[in-house]
This record gives sequence, C-alpha cells and structure tokens, in this order.
Amino acid sequence: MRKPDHLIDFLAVGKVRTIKHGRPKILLVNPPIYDFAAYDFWIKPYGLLSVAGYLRGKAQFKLFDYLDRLHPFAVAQKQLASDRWGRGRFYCQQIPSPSTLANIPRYFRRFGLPRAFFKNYLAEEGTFDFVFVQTMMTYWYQAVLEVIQDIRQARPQAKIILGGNYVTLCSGHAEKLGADFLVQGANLGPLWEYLGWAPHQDQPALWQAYDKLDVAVIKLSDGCPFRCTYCSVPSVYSGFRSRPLERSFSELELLAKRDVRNIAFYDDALLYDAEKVLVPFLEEVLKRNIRVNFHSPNALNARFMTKQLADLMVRAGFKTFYLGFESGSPQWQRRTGAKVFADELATAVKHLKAAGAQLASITAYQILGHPHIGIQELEASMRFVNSLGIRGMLADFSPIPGTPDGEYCRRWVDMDEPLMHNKTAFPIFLLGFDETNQLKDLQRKLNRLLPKGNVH
Ligand code: B12
Ligand code: SF4
Repeated sequence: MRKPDHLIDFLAVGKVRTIKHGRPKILLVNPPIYDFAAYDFWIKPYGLLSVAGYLRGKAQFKLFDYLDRLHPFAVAQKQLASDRWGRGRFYCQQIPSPSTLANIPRYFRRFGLPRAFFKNYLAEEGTFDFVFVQTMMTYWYQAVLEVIQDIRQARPQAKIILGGNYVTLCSGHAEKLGADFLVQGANLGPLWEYLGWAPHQDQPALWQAYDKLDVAVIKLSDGCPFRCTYCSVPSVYSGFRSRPLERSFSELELLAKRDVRNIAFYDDALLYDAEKVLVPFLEEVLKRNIRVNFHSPNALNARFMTKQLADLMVRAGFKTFYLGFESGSPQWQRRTGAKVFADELATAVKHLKAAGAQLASITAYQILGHPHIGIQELEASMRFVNSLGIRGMLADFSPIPGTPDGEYCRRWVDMDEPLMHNKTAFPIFLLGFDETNQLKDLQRKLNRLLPKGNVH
C-alpha cells in the first residue's frame, strides 16, 4: 500500500513523528498586542505565514489572527473601518499598566479580538498537533504569554512553537514563557529538523489561511548592507540577499487572484540593488497588468531613489512613500551608520514629485528619544523635512538589545526586561513627558502647515 504523502516527506529527512491519522493539524496564531498604542499600519504575521507556506500540502492549517480587522466582530464596528489604503484601528480594551511602566502617563491597552474568542475557538476546533505563534515587538511578549497559557489550558498536548522578532532578539527571556520550541533568527533549519519535515522552499506565504483578505505583505529581500547602530537587522541577517524573484511573482499572482488591493513591502532595504530586485519585480507587475496599491511602511533609503526608479514605482502603483531620515544632522548620521544625508532626502523628494507622487503621500521618519539626541538637531531636522513640503513622522525610539545604541541605554533602563524597550515609554524615560510632548506637538503643527492632501 502507498504511504500517505506526508509520511513520505517525513521519511525523506529520516524522521517519523508519531502523528497517527491523516495530515498533522497546525494552528497558526498571531497574538494580540499589549501596549500604550497600536494601529494597523499594514500589520500582518508575515514570518508565520511564510513558514506555513513552506509546509504547504504537508499539514492542515488553521489561522487565528487576533489582529485581523476583517473578522466579523471588527467589521461590525464603524470606528475600526479601514482607510483607503487598508489601514485602521484595532479593537482595544484598557488594562492596568505593568508595574515597570506604571510611571508612564498613558493608558495601557490590549489590542485585538477579545480573549474569549480564542478560548471558544480552541474548544470548537478540537485538537492540534502543533501551534505556531508569531512574535513581533520585544515589548509585546505579554500577549504571547496570554496565548501560550490559553493553549496549554485547552490543548495541553499541542506542541507550541514560537518564532519571530521577540524570540530572535530576546531568546533567553522567551525561553521562560513555556513554549516547546523556539525558532531564533531567519534560519529555519532547526525547525525542519524538529518537525522532521522537508520544506518546499519555492512556495509563497500561506495567504489562503485568511477567509477574507484585502491587505497583504511581500518581501523581495532579506537584510541590509548598512550597519546603523540603533538597528538589529545587520546582526540578524548578516548582509543583504535578494529572494528568488519567481517565488515573489507566484506570491503576487496569488494575492492578485484574491483581489488584494493593498500590498506593503516588509523589506529592510527595498531600494538597494534595485536593478536586480525591485526593478524586475515592478516591470513584471506592469507586464502582467496587476493593479494594486503598493506601500513602504518599513522605511525606504532616499539615497537610492533615482529619477528612473521613482518613475517606475509610481507607474507600478506605489501610493505611499515612507523614507527613513532620522536626523538632518551630518554628525548624528555619521555616528550612527551614515545611511542617508539631508541632500539625499531632498533629491529623492524631487524625483518622486517629478514622477507624479503626491507630496502628501511622502513621509520622512525621524527618531524621537534616541540616546544621542544631543547631536541630532531634531527640531531643525523637522523644519527641514517640512521645508521640502512632505510630512514628518516622529518614530519613537525603541532600544534594542544587542545593538550598540540599545546596549548604551542600559544606563537608563533594564534592557533585560523587554517591556523597557517600549517605544512610547523610552523617549519619556530619556526626555521626560513634557519635552516628548512638545516635540510631538511641533511635528503635528508643522504637518498642519502643509497644503491639505487626501493621502498620507
Ligand atoms: C515589518 C516591520 C514593521 C511593520 C509592522 C510589523 C508587524 N507585523 O507588526 C511596521 C512598519 C508597522 C513596523 C513598525 C515598527 N517597528 Co518594525 N520591523 C518590521 C520588520 C522589517 C519585519 C518584521 C517582520 O514581520 N518579520 C517577519 C518576517 C517578515 O521576517 P523573516 O526574516 O522572513 O522571518 C523569518 C524568521 O524570523 C522566521 N519567523 C518569523 N516569524 C516566525 C513565526 C514562527 C511561528 C516561526 C516558526 C518562524 C518565524 O521565519 C521567517 C523565515 O523567512 C523588522 C525588521 C526585520 N527585518 O525583522 C522591524 C522591527 C521588528 N521593527 C522594529 C521597530 C523598532 C519598529 C518601531 C518601534 C519603529 C518606530 N519607532 O516606529 C515600530 C513599532 C510599531 C509599534 N506599534 O510598536 C525593530 C524591533 C523593535 C523591538 N524592540 O522589538 C525591528 C527588529 C527593526 C530594527 N530596528 O531592528 N515594523
Ligand atoms: S539602513 Fe535601515 S535596515 Fe539598514 S541597518 Fe540602517 S536602519 Fe537598519
């Protein structure tokens, strides 16, 4: 008798797990968020869906995404409706602040579907062999713990596997949450060995796991050639590598077939080596006549924005452009990795404008609460951004363990407690509440001076 396919796969890598009937059942979970603020800025559990994609056909998958705003519960609430580019608010409930953040004068909240929904779901869905849980910001680990506790209570036999950013950056801390297996970093080898399965490396992310989908994510490359002192990417990915374009095309086709209207790029260096990566991708988009709105919430590097590239991006459907500027001070830039300078931002804006991008759709991020704020010339930088006619957005600094700047922050906060990496809290720890608010007010005031645009 022929063995079921999944057993053949198990044998191929020399390991057979004791799953007795049919294909194994895997539950994918994207946890809620515990934080002062959270907004659906094209947030999707892309690592989780990518891993599931590699296992396509080898298991039965179910997805519980606490942050899915197309869940009927969220759809029924007007205030959670999406804006024209697919962004919007999450359902939230106020909860007590954790004691370590008790001094931060902001409401602490739990964002995402109510906890009871997941408990009911677990009761209805029966057993699972494995539960894969996405982790994201290091300071969101309390929600991961909530998920683990609920699974342990309802389905004690299921093996819980964690992966993603928190596990990668705070592995020692994550080990204490009580999961069965942790996937640290981007190397999935240990996971395949643990599961005893061989992955299909050419498969796109498992977007079919969603019943309804209007926003998705894509990533054409891993890593970044720069080494900014506040960023974890250089040490996690060691250099820049493009992903196989064929797989990205399959993913795009899959998304287009599902009528996804907005796609955000999660690349760290989307414009780097563009001739080999982004340009062929966008040319294919035009060739196949795929019409979607592209967005770049994870900052673009203005240095690489040529006239031709700006033109292609606009023609292929880019609707919002987020540029990582951080500071106009050349001294601050040189000290932190020299990724971009003020004149390069101005040139990029000029090219985008000439290509037909609306100025109101271009935003420059600047870090607020960076430990070297003394040389950052933040106010002058904000005014410079404003003088270009584009929006500024202050990106609150989150100190990241293992990075030079994160390690420097040990003098102010306990970096071994991930809640201390909270982006709302750290600028207040460093600058105080009043100065933080003054800078945010100034940013709002400057943006209000811009001509009104209907997009941002
Ligand atoms: C996309 C992104 C965002 C998106 C949203 C992401 C989200 N879903 O929430 C946006 C643009 C909104 C964002 C915002 C911010 N971000 Co961000 N972001 C990222 C980015 C680029 C990717 C994260 C991601 O989705 N990874 C998953 C996928 C895409 O990566 P991958 O390599 O393919 O994953 C592999 C493995 O990790 C593994 N894997 C991943 N997940 C899982 C899950 C399971 C179960 C398994 C088994 C395996 C596995 O398998 C994958 C194989 O390909 C990372 C940098 C990076 N390259 O990781 C920063 C990063 C996570 N962000 C960071 C920061 C600082 C921020 C901001 C604070 C910036 C700011 N000041 O505004 C904000 C915070 C937002 C908030 N509300 O608090 C920091 C982390 C900070 C921290 N303390 O944790 C990072 C690491 C960048 C950095 N500077 O070092 N971000
Ligand atoms: S350019 Fe961006 S992704 Fe690259 S190291 Fe600097 S901050 Fe990180």
